Amino acid sequence: MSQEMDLTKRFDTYIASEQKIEAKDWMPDAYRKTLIRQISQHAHSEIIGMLPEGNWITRAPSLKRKAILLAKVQDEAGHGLYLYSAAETLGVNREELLDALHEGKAKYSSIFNYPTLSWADMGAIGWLVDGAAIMNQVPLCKCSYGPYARAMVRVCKEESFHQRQGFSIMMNLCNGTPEQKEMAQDSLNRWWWPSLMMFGPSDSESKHSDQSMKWKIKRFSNDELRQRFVDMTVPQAELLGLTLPDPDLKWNEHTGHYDFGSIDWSELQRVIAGDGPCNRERLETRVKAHTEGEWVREAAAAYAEKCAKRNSDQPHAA
Ligand code: BYC
Repeated sequence: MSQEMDLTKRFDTYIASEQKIEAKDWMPDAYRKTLIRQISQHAHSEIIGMLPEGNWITRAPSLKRKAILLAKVQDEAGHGLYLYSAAETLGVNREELLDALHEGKAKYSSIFNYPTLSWADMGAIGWLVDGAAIMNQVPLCKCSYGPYARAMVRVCKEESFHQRQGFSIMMNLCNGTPEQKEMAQDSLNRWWWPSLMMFGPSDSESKHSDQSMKWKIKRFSNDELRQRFVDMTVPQAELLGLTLPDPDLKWNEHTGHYDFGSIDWSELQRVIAGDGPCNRERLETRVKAHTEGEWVREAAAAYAEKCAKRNSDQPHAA
């Protein structure tokens, strides 16, 4: 009993003094569970997040754009892998996490359940979705759990390149023909509100925020990050010459922030519950890719076994 109190005290001291909790340190069960939930949802989001953009790799308008998009989608696969590895340090295994995703039991970001209808959507995703991701993920580099915080450092560097490539696509379209500019505007109209929803429910409805902030997993609330994203994005839209699809958006002298219209929370709930425009399609594509990739996993495991055997057969130096 007193040993448990010592452990709790040590954990609390570490959190209070900004020291990282590492995989082998004692941690409360609920802290472990929260991290497994958040990190695995984050990993699933990266992997499912490859699908809407993957649809456009063969249709990119030039070789250069194709190479950039391909690199971005590969980065996302890499992010998924760092994050699954970070989750595994908490005592779960990757197969069980993937089973939960494939059976529709695990969540992933709502944003990836919307369709990508035009090339401009590659611009809007990079600009807005990766922009929102950076806003949410930079504070996670300071998360109290060491393996997650360290994984996020590299993820954020790559996200920043992703955001810039998206903005560059939008800039090209906005400086192009009237039809191209219209394509960019249409894309912004469709992605704006879902991007705001990425930050999660409002603070009054967010069931995990309080505890996650006490544990320093989250550093800012959902609404704080959403507001920062709006404040950052409005001038960028002005630079592009595009109009944000919100008649209530206006600068507020008092608060020093932009006021914006109300979010349709029922839409977020519907998408999270599995009934968004592309939920079924995304999951089917993901399950198919996993099934068809079975031989790759088997070959990799057989090769690893062969290497391990070769190493163990070799006489060791004294
Ligand atoms: N979509 O109490 P709350 C990327 C769930 S990857 C779906 O506020 P929390 C990218 C939430 O999980 C983007 N579900 O929760 C990739 C919870 O459900 P459970 C992903 C959502 O955890 C490729 C419930 O609603 N980023 O950017 O304190 C290409 C109540 O919410 C959503 C991350 O995963 C949503 N939008 O805060 C391009 C970052 N929002 O678990 C880009 C890490 C909420 O109780 N995650 N829910 O069943 C986080 O920062 C936090 O988990 C969240 C939610 C801010 C997302």
